[in-house]
Amino acid sequence: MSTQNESARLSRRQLLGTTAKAATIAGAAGLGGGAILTSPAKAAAGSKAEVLPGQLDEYYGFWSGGQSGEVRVLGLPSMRELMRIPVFNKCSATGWGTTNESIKILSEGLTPETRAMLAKHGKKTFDNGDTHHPRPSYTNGTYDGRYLFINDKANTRIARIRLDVMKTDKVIEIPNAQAIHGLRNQRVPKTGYVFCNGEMRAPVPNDGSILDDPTKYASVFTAVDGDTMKVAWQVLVSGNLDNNDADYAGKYVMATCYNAEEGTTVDEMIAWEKDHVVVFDLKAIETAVRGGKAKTIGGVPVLDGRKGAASGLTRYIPIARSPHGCNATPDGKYVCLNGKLSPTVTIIEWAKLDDLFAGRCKEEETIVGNVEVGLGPLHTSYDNRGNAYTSVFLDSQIVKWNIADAIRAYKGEKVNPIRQKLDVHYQVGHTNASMGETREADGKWLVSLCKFSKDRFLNVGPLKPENDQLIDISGEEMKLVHDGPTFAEPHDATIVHHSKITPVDRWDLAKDPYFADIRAMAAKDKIDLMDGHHVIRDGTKVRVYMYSVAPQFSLTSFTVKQGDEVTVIVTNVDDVSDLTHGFTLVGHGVAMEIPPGGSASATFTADRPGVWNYYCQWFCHALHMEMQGRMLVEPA
Ligand code: CUK
Ligand code: CUA
Repeated sequence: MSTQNESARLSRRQLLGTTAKAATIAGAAGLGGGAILTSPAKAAAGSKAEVLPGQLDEYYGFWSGGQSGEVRVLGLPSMRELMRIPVFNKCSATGWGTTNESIKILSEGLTPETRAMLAKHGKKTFDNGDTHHPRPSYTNGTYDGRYLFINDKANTRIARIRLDVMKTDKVIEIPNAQAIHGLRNQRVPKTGYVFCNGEMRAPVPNDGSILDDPTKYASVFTAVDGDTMKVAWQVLVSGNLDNNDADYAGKYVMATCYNAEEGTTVDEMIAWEKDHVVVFDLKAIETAVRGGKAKTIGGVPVLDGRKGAASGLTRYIPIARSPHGCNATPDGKYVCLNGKLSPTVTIIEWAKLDDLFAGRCKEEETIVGNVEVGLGPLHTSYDNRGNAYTSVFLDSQIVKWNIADAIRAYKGEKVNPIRQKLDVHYQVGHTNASMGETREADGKWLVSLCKFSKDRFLNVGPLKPENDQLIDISGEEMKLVHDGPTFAEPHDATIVHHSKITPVDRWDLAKDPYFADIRAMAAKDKIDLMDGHHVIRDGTKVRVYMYSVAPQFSLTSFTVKQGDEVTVIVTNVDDVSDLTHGFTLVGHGVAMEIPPGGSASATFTADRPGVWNYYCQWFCHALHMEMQGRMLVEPA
């Protein structure tokens, strides 16, 4: 417990050392700064957050799983975990990363260079990922229930999850960039583009011809077409791209950048008082790409939007050093930049960017507010009543403030925009309000994703859970109503009203693109996937088809030769919702989910002579234990 206090204090001291202004604010914050400080309210019995057994939640919460590489689905307000969606990780339950279908999704979007490197080590994809920003697709400024996109900072990928089946259907590696961090979607007219911030700087192209010369590095901003999952274009940027957001007009995207100094050590990165946000003009970029102004690097069109390039594609607006979160307001008018090392949130008006690009105003004149919230502001979310909620890391608080008042105060009026400061536990990263990233922000719930839980839960050893807290924001005063321990590390969450998403109960094997390869294989082998069982030999390749119906596999034994490459295809013909089977082959690292109405396949080498049992690992029937069979491997 003391360790985190120490680290918070240390960072605070470091901050105090950096600017005199921060010191003043720190003093004010320590004394309450004249703001209303409230202690966390206890959830009253029968509170709105209570969802009784058998009752359904009102919202889906899409949680990133951080360095677990996955996405989690929670119900809100209960905060019950409903599902985990494997994305960049390997999943022992569903066979994600083991089945042929998932391996294809995980490998086909990698660059040829990455595929070649992995192949040398007998691998088809990476096993790890680092997810931060789960973002649903939009139509006309609100969620349309089609997709959820998520970044992988660890291996520079993004993935798309289909919300009808809640499974990943595309993964691509972004060429030229390194470490995709900020990710947000085009809101208008639709998604459209998925905007991906390549955070870390490196040479472009990164072929070894430039090494220890950081002045020649760039960070790379990428627009991916969310429908085709192909890179539409890239823009080289000065500084390190952090977070981003799109406007509600389809014209601009903005990204926070740290390290305007373009150094490589912490000291070098925070040497200057100011960093910048970079604004991308979508029309200008599209025109430049169409006009052949882009260079093809790594197979995609790349434009130079760095400071010195005077490209007309980007503009750099100086703001206090190391800004972090970038959050557009749901009324479509403003975007808030969260200071991190500065105790302030800066407000920029989207409409002023027209003037900026037309040369009618200076960079600084696009700023319409700068509100002091406390030490370490990271992210801001919104209700539908003109209020903003900023997570403040070092002070461990959610700070509610009024946007209109903040703009008035910036003009010199004597108003205090701060409405309330609520303690959270502890060191909050992202905060997110229900529907707060859409035109339909509803101001009901807010989550506070705390990086530390310290003393809030039973001790589970040196690695503690994080603490995702739920806050009722429907009234005048914020009320903390729930503590939710979570595993590494939900950076961010998006809260979507359940009416926006309509998942199906079973797959459509005959039509779903997810099974295209299985259908093609069966067609070639003249097999009806729904019927019978077949062992097809093709040289040393053997394809074993069977179906599952509780409590049995249609094939209870099959024989292969040692050294055969065996593909097992299992189809679930149980036409019952919630009746999932599985196929696990003992001693071969093969396990897969066989979903209702669907099929799955896995390929392995039968290298061990003898009897190898397989079984259904999903409890499906009173005779589930008996749902098994044998693979007989004849010695070579
Ligand atoms: S970042 Cu983690 S707390 Cu990756 Cu969205 Cu701010
Ligand atoms: Cu089928 Cu258990």
